[in-house]
Amino acid sequence: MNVTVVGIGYIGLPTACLLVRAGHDVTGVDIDTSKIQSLKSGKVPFEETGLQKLLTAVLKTNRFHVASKIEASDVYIIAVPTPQEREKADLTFVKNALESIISVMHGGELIIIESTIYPGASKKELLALLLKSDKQFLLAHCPERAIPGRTIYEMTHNNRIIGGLTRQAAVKTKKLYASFVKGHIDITDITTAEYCKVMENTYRDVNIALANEYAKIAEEVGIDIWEAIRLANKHPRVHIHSPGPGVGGHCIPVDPWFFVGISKHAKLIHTARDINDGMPAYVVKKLEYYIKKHNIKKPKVGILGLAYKKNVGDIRESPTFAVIKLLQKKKISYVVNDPFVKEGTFGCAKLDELLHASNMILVMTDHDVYTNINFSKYKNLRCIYDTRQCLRGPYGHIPFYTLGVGKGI
Ligand code: SAJ
Repeated sequence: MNVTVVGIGYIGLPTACLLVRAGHDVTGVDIDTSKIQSLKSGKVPFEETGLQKLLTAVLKTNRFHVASKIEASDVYIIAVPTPQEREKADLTFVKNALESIISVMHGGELIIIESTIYPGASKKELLALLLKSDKQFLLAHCPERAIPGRTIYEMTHNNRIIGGLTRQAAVKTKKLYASFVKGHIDITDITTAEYCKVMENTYRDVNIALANEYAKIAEEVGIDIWEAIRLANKHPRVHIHSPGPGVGGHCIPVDPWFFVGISKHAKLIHTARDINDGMPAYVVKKLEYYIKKHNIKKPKVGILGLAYKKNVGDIRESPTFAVIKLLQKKKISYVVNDPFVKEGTFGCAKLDELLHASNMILVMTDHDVYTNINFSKYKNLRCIYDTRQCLRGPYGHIPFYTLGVGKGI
């Protein structure tokens, strides 16, 4: 089949490559010319495990092309971002992509939306654009389900949900995806598919909020939340998530707002968002408490981790940025490191430099490389605060604290 993927970013590019590998002819379209240039020279413009190798192989087939303009094709997959400012869903990119597709369509083509959209969006907003054109079309939603760092594996092995505006659209989409997806593919209506996607990420956000709340209460009670969660999770029907310094990434802190935006009933969901968004402030408040407790006159916080999660260089919506903003506001100096982020970007320093330059350590991301640091040899360090329970302290006489452990503020 002839497929055009609109938006060749974190989701669009691996999808395009997997389609080529499955034998299709694919064109990747993007408005970002630097991305096009990079791909034309054979380079993946961002970090993703195994993607460079896949792209190199795919380019050799001569069945993958990149372009800045959409041209006629049998199938179109829209994988552009849907920015969300709290309750306000911004479908501008999706709508622009759809309008460009409509302008080159002959009629009867299949359009698949991979981008996350609010439940009801296809019928409420996208359908109107298509109907205005008088052209025949098939419309389906196949929300992506892949995690950065494991995108290729998950895109191949995860189960998928396909929602069709009509059954014909869903069946045709399933046939295309079955050419590279090894997981099970379920078919449903388009709005249910939209609802499922937003529900999945909201489920995670609410559960992380619950874990964060448990952690704060555990500090007041004076126990170790990590030990408590480990034990509670031995119950066959309990799966408590992990507390942390906040929720990052392009999906989990964003998607729950779609529900808040469309319904007054989304109360628990709204509260969960507030709890998770409040974690960076909670972390900074604890830091201030430790500064006072240990009488640190000129605090310099060595922040470990800029990425939003373990062992990846993805910094989108990372809670570390919120912590940095608060430290700046409070005029507390800091230095940051992340082994997965290019040195110098956002002021990222070398790890050794950071360890020598700071007198406090704040662990924001549980990258494996941090777990074995021998902090005891840095005599300048006055305390360590681990928000991920990834360190293996104690470290001699350096006071060592973990989020969710011991006495609260
Ligand atoms: N986090 C916690 N505690 C936990 C789990 C995660 O604090 O117990 C934090 C992480 O540190 C991170 C954030 O939450 O800051 C989100 O990370 P994540 O690994 O849970 O999720 P994402 O955003 O990388 O990917 C999610 C996935 N959704 C689900 O697991 C339901 C993925 O399958 C989706 O495809 C992706 O969102 C997406 O694109 O929608």
